[in-house]
Amino acid sequence: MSEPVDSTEVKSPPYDLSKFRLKRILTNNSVRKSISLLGTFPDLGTDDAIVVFEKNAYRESDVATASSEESRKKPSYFTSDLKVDTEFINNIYGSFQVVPTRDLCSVKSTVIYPATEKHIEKYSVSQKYLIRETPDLYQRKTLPYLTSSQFSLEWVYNILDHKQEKERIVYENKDPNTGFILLPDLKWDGRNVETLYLLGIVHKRDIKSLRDLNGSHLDLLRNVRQSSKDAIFKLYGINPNQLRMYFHYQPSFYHLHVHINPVRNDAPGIWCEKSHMLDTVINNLELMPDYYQRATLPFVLYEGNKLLDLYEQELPIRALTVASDDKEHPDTDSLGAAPPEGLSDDEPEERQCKRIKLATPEPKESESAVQACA
Ligand code: M7G
Repeated sequence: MSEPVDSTEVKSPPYDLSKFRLKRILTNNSVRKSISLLGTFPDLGTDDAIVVFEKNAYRESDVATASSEESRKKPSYFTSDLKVDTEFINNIYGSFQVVPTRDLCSVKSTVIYPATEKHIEKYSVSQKYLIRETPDLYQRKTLPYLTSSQFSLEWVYNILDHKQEKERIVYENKDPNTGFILLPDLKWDGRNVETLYLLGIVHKRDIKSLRDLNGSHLDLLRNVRQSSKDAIFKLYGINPNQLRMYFHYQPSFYHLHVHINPVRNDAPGIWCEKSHMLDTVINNLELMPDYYQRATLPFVLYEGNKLLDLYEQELPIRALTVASDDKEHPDTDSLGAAPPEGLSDDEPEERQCKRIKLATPEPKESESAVQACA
């Protein structure tokens, strides 16, 4: 695999996106209207590339129909440029396919090139399992794994060193202990405040994740919370009480960063099995400064991740256990064991069917899509 692209102020990529050639579809999410593709840029070699397309959310200003000269200059759906194909009309109901002006048709695209096996794994659909990570398991399993195998943090250091994305910085506090940079997340199209998604990346470089946080970090966390709220209110006019601020556990990138988006928008990755609210984290540390060194933290592992195999060596994760096994393995309740009798309305046979269904991967949407492409 070739060296990662040199990072100092690269403005144009080495690849021509239109020359991407598809190997296979990794995910096709009809709810998020996004598709992740694996392929290559044959004119550059055989390195893998990941291309993600995501349809943009609607901006309310684009559906405005005010007749002032000023608003007519902005892109709008309701102009004579709108191409309308009628599918059917039935009584008072009409169904159409419309193609608006070019300005309104853009698709947000993210490219990772060259992409590693770990990137391919991250963007692929697969079975997911919940792990209950005790402090001991963290030290023995997770920490050695993440130390030896994690995504490069070069993009994070490029931001902190002002080598990349400098013009996108929304706010910065340069204090080495309590400072951070606030800027748009890669996932945000930057056009629509409804879907605002910012990252707060701390300047301190020795906090890998939530697990490393302790009482000595409270000033840092409080500063991230307050200064981000102030900056976002000033720049985007969003009420601070409408912001969701949280950490991921496990994160993909082990340098502490906070995710920030509006509560009214269901941003990707806000699931309870992955997110820890900044407010809760601060409060836990106020109550118990070493909370995150003592807590059992659940997290999700995907099929294909080597850490899952490492955990499996010690705990029955993929294997299904029956209710009677619970006595021997009292700690397996989060790992797919049957619910205790009396806690489920299902008949035993029905319950067994559901267990089998959970253990059997659904045919991937992506796989059927590939067949359709072939
Ligand atoms: P995470 O919790 O470590 O991982 O968050 P996950 O949410 O991907 O599982 C890292 C966040 O950083 C994600 O929300 C990414 O979209 C964002 N991100 C990743 N990269 C490589 C970049 C980048 O180069 N620039 C910016 N601005 N954000 C990025």
